[in-house]
Amino acid sequence: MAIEINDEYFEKLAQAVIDGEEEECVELVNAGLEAGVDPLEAVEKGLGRGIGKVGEDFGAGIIFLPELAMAADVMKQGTAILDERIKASGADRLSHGKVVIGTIKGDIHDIGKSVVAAVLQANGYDVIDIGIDIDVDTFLDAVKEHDADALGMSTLLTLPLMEMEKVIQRMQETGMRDNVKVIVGGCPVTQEFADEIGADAVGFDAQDAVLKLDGLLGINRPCGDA
Ligand code: B12
Repeated sequence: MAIEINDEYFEKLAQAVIDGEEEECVELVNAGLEAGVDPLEAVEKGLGRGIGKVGEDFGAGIIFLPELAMAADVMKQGTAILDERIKASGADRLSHGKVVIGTIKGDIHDIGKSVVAAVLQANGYDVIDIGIDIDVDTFLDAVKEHDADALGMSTLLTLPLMEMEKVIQRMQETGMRDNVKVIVGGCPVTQEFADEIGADAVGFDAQDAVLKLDGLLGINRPCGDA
């Protein structure tokens, strides 16, 4: 498939997610990479837009869980290929610090969290992605085990939001909080919420996560350096 990287390409990527067309999506992603597409742009302008539309339609009751799940599978296939490319773009660089990242208990959404993990890795962080539906003890154990400089917590659901506060409270009780920065993210997470639960920062997308962590960990990047 020979293609050009333009608005039409990103629209086709979005449409493949909306239509649940896995083969089409994978072909477009691979053809895009061959034609030199920026993998993060493909996630944000293409696949991300598609899943955003699907999410809106689901919220409005226009489509139901099976269609949502099908679109999500397609999105996952596409982002998995792009995430690998994003990570590889940061290979062999100095480590700026260790970050443990996971989705909180009660939530199985992992696409956005995995994109953030890939982009952090590409920008010189050692990332330990501990997965989804993670309880307080597992977060704390992972931070201890890996001697992490920062912890990232993700959720897309409103209901389990307070799990994030529980993790931070337990870090305070066990004396871990002083040495570990906490960054939170996901669509229901606002700056106000992050302040309320005592997180150090909120990241609104993957690039924002890099900027905020750099700020928290005192990383200064010369222009163009990751
Ligand atoms: C795909 C999807 C699913 C897939 C998830 C597949 C997977 N493996 O992840 C499936 C089908 C499984 C699913 C299930 C459910 N879902 Co759902 N889902 C979505 C959808 C459409 C897209 C999410 C997504 O992947 N976005 C693309 C990524 C790239 O963006 P992102 O996740 O926002 O991540 C970015 C930022 O938020 C940020 N970020 C994210 N995490 C982090 C972490 C850190 C540390 C930082 C710094 C930044 C950061 O950076 C990321 C990259 O830019 C959203 C709608 C939406 N618009 O978000 C609904 C949505 C989140 N789901 C919703 C619901 C209700 C559910 C279900 C409860 C449905 C049901 N009845 O069972 C279940 C949840 C079950 C559970 N216990 O978790 C609701 C949530 C409503 C609410 N306020 O609570 C939404 C908003 C849909 C809606 N409009 O109603 N879902």
